[in-house]
Amino acid sequence: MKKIVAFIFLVVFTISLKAQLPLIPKPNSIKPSVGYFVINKSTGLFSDKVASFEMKYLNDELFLRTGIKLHSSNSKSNSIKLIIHKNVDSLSDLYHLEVSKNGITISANNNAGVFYGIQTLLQLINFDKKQSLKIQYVEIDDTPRYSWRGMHLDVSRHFFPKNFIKKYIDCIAMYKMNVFHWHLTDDQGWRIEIKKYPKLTEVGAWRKGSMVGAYSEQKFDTFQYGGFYTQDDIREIVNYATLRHVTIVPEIEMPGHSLAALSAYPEFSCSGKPVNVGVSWGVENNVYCPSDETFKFLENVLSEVMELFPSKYIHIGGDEVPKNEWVISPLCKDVIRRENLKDEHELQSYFIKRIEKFVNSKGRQIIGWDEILEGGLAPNAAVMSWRGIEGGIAAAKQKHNVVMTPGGYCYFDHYQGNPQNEPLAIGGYTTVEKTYSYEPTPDTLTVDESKYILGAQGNVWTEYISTTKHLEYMSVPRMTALAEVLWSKKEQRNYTDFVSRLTLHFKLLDSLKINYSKSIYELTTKSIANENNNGLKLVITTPFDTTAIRYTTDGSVPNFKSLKYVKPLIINESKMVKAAYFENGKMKGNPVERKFNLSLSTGKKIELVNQPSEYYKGNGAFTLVDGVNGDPLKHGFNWLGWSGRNMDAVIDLGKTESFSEINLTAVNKPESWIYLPKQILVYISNDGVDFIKVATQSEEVIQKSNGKIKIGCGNIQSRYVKVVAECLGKIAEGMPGAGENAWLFIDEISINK
Ligand code: TNX
Repeated sequence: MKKIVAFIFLVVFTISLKAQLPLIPKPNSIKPSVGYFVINKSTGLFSDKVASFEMKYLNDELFLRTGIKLHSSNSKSNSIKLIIHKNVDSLSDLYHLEVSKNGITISANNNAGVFYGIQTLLQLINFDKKQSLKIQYVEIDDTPRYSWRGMHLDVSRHFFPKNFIKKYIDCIAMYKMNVFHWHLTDDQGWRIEIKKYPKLTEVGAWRKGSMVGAYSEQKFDTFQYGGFYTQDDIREIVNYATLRHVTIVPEIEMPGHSLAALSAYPEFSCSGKPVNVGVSWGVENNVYCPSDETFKFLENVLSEVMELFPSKYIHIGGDEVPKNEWVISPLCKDVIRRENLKDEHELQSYFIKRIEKFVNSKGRQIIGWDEILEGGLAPNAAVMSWRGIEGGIAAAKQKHNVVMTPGGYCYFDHYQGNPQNEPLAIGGYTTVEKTYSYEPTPDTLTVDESKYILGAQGNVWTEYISTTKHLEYMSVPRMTALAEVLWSKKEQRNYTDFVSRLTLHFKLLDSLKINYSKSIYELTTKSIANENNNGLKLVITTPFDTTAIRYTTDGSVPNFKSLKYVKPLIINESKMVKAAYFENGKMKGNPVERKFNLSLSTGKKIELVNQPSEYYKGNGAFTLVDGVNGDPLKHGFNWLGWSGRNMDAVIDLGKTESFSEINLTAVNKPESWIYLPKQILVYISNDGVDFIKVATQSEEVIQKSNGKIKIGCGNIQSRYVKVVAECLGKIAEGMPGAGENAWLFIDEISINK
């Protein structure tokens, strides 16, 4: 009998040892062992003198979560000890955490390491106050992968109060991130007090209204809106962040995105004309003029900024600078001549280099958006790569430091779930899974070049985010996914494992009153070709229990008694599939909907001459014939996107078919640089080799179509159909993204009788 009991005990224990520890980011090495240490009122707390803040922090956080306040004691047993090793390489933020029968020890080389060990310990504590504070015996060794583990916040488009900024920093610190990029100025508001130029906040911090709803609707309210941080506020926040091992990198935008500053001091623009703080979102033509007076002004501003922020890097913006004003300005012509510059692009580069010289003279470095590469990079500048990763790659090859923040993975203002269920967002589709799949070091870099990739950062632009609740919802949990990407070893990354730990965090986030999104429960669907390219199969997946998926095909919302998903669904007629994930009889997250419209081309073989962008490659070429029309609001999902290139697709209908019409959809969203195609051409062939043109659709008709494009082609009989949608090419002056390659977004080519 005793033997059986011992055996059962061993089995139960082995199983529980294998259970997930709710740690995010996942530590490098975790060795659990049998037994628990219990924190109680007589547990002592001891720390080296240098870690006195960390000791207080731990005690306060423990109290918050458990109601227990520990007393200071250095007893050998029943204590928590924080130890900083002396005489070792203090640059490395590693820590060692040991929970054993005598208590808990966190040791590290520096305060940051101790702080990270504390974060791990806090995550090991059961978040439910009523539970006993049992912590499983474990030994953890851990160290970060990247040195820049950042989160950004735009406080210009919408202003967020000081106490919320602290909560945001707490959240950053909780997931062992260490940079807060604070976007303090933009067209729609200047948010930092500058003593020498009081009008920056008296005038520049207030706008006469805000955009309401989607950009395309062009609706506005007329409420005065604004706010700013005083220098005392800033000092308080910098101190708060520093203690939590978070460096604040302030951003002062130049030469573009500066309308708010110019509304206060119009003399620093080229025209000198009075302007108002921006009310609409987008890119403004009014930018700083490169006069000596402007440089003096910016140097004075930056001097005060550098006094307030001790960070090595100062972000000077540099993105989206329309050259319209510079092209017509006599002063710019003079500067171009005087400095021997080729054009306005080199003038932008001159602008940034001159600012860099000043910032360097104060012992600091500049970092700017990847546009600062254009016309030649300033000698010591670091680059933040946002328009994809190419800017980052180019900068690393030139031996410049890089922070990666490509839109498709790191923009947390994008949709994270089906837009039908989400609050209005700027567009895009960046799920938690997509963020989690991000690899910051491009494989095209050599080992040496890779050293310049400092890390990555999640960006939270706030055009469409006006409340702290909404802001939390957009940031969490995507930031936890990025935190793991940036901290944990690459080989350790596993999405299913990550989400199972993340669900354990929801309780903690609830108790901290953080309003997180539950989009991880939203099912993923993928259409694949059925046998012999006859119709489709719909594969539905979840990182959770696949047997808990239910679906309907009659348009009704699924419940836990609906059909159980057991294998891919065969789709051979037009219908609506709705599916959801259930736990204990309750739907988790939102249901997904796939509305199938079958045509001759659905599920057929398709090949592309030009591959779409790495970021918008959907489910490959098959996306175009998967039976589901892309949602124009969700241009990152179920769409293929090309930058500056044509869509050129060949569909094999399998046998000769008769048809008379081709339908295809394109996104029209100039504010995101996505433009309708210039022209569409249709060719046919019976051997797939020699094609003849049978139809075109003109620019005029396409422009009027609002994206739903029909191409009539008479009565045709053919097996192969080639459809070419011509990309607009370079965007014209005066349009959003002028001078850049236009994006072309296409979905679903349906060929109809
Ligand atoms: C582009 S990212 C911008 C921002 C917008 C953002 C919206 C960057 C350097 N510039 O001004 O807020 O897109 O996603």
